[in-house]
Amino acid sequence: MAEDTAVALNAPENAPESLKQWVGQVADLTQPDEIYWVTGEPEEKERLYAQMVETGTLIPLNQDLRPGCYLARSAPSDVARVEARTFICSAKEEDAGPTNNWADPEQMRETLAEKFDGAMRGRTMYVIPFSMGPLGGNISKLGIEITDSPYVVASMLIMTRAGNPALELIAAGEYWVPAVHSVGYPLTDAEGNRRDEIAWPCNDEKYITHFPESREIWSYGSGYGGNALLGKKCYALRIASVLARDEGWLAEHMLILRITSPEGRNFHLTAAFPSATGKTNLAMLRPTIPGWKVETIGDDIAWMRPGADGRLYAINPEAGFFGVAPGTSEKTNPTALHALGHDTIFTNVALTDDGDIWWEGMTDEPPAHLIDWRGNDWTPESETPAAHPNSRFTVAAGQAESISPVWEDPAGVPVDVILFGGRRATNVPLISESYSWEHGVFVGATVSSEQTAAAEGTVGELRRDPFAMLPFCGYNMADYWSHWLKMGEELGDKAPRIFQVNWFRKDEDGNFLWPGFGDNSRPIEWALRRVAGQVEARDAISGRLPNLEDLNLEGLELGEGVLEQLFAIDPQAWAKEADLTEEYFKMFGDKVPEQLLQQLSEIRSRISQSA
Ligand code: OXD
Ligand code: MN
Repeated sequence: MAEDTAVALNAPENAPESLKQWVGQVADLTQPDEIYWVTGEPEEKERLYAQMVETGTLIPLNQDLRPGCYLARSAPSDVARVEARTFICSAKEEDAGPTNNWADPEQMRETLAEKFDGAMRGRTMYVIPFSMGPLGGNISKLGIEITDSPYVVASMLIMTRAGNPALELIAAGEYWVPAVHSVGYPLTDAEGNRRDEIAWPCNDEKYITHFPESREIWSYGSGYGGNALLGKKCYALRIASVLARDEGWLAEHMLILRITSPEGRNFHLTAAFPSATGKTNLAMLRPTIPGWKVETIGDDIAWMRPGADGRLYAINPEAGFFGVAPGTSEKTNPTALHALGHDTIFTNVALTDDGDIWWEGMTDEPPAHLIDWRGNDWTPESETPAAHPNSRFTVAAGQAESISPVWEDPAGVPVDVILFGGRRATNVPLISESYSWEHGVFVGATVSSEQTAAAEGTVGELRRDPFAMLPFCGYNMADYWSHWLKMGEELGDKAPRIFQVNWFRKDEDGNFLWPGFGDNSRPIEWALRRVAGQVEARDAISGRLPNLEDLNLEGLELGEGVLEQLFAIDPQAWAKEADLTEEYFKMFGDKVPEQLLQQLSEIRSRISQSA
């Protein structure tokens, strides 16, 4: 028989009444066996990990080789963010806009009430108070995630500042966002029949839902990454973008770097890149130009707010990296690899015979034998990859040797440069500077990548990923552009300068023209020298281009004519590009800001002047 006695709340003494009430309501709905409030203390972590080793959720790695490291293997059906099951439940459909899945909030609440009814039976319900950003910082914000997954608790303890100090701020009356998560795999049914725990519980039906008006997150059915660690994409981007619009700041899918010139001047740069464009590598850039130092502040998300001096200040709201493992090697990203030497959770990578980890691209030669991400024997002859292509590492940001001493400054760092990057084989030059903030917003709004065979769609077609926010903007994308334009008006001449970069241009034979990686420091150096007023630029259709002799190419061998090809602008191709942009804007109807249409017409007049 089902028990109808309410479960003990176990709330800490300082938990405010409204929080206790909400936790009680969620417990009444989900009917867990017990409630546990996450403190963030070290012995709690030990207990949680030991319990997950017992259930098979975590496999301890060789503790001599990788102390404090564990491997998790997800269900094969639960390996990535599920964009098709991600919903913005705004009261009006037009407020979600054409790039989001909209769902009627009333109907979604009914569906969720059904799904969450008894969803935590037989399980512990964890209450995780957390801070996005340094505790108590004026750009930071708080949240509470309720979850029935200890893997999520362990991950949130790495990815956010979770536990008692966050609860203390909430107890003191700070604003917080509620987020509820269940894997949707109760261990007891309504009649009280139990089933066994499994290593990766989840549900075939998934709902990742956001209520922008009430600023709530409800996530059901997945235990993986951004579907389940609700501080990341759900809060720090989708809900935070709504808060930012209403409060006059920016919540962006951007990495943050501090770059110091040979003269000792510090610059701060944020950069938006769509997936599969080497964002983590850039976040841990090792410059090939002598004398320049690059430090990491964030690898994925930036929250930016105007400071008292009128400049834009950025913080990394996260405390860890949830990075894609495959392709990470001593050559491509030694900094990331070194960070993973201890206290890391690996998910869906391969296991070596000596209890270490491996993934495609880590070494030139794969080991002769592995256990693959599904737990099966694997040899180099196997036809499937050993690590899942979206396998991940979860590691504290402080473990990266490139981490900046200022990365936890609650005041943030003043942003000098914003970069937008796509993955373009043609047309888009290695670097170009926007003529104005409005032009920069136009560039961010229209950024695109050529479709690869890996994604759905026709190869060669442009996939737009405005501001790299396509799946992460919590409201109408065109309204978001208007918000960016408004921010530019407020920042005036203190606004960061906006540049577009493209590391992926190819020659006619399909070879990349630019070596990328550490050499990306070269065009970035040019951008910083522009900010410092040290170099001139020349006007072109796409924006202002470097005079080629101003690029620092010391120690780099480029083939004959390659530099010219990297900056070649073909007016006819740009005319076609402008037509595609006009088509694309139609999708947003009359919400497209006038200033962006004006930018399109300015591009067209630059095209006709140069034709
Ligand atoms: C991520 C993503 O995982 O952008 O950071 O998908
Ligand atoms: Mn991301």
